[in-house]
Amino acid sequence: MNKKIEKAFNDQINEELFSYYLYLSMSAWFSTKNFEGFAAWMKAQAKEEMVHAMKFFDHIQERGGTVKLQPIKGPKTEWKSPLEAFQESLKHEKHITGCIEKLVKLSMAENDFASNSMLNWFIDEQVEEEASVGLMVEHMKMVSDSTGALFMMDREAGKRGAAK
Ligand code: OFO
Repeated sequence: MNKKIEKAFNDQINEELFSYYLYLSMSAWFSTKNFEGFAAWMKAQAKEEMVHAMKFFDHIQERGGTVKLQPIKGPKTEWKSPLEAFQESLKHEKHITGCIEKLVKLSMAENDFASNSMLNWFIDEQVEEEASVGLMVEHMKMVSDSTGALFMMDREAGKRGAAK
């Protein structure tokens, strides 16, 4: 496997595992605040991040490369409000979109067609992730002054968690 791509994909495994940690940490925090629906939503999100990490893991191995796992930095453990947590999630997803775009550029520069093809899935996935987190942020801004509406939203969010 192309060594530059192998290194960049190993770094991306770490980004995805950090995403897993971050959303799991948000899930734990929501649970302590009795927002069980948001906690379930974030846990479902975390599970998706593990799937993302494994896609890079499997691709490296299938191409004859070597997976080298790196330390995962500790995520934040507290947020001021549900809105702040979802805003951080959106900011993080935009960062990940930037990482994926850099990988696409690298795969093109290195003429690595197989990696380029595999990364197309992530381009589509990031559009979906930014949209779903962005919608949560917008809805949360609308209800921020109403505890009752926030609890309704929490209940709705729990359905996503249960569906995954
Ligand atoms: Fe949330 O998309 Fe992977 O990191």
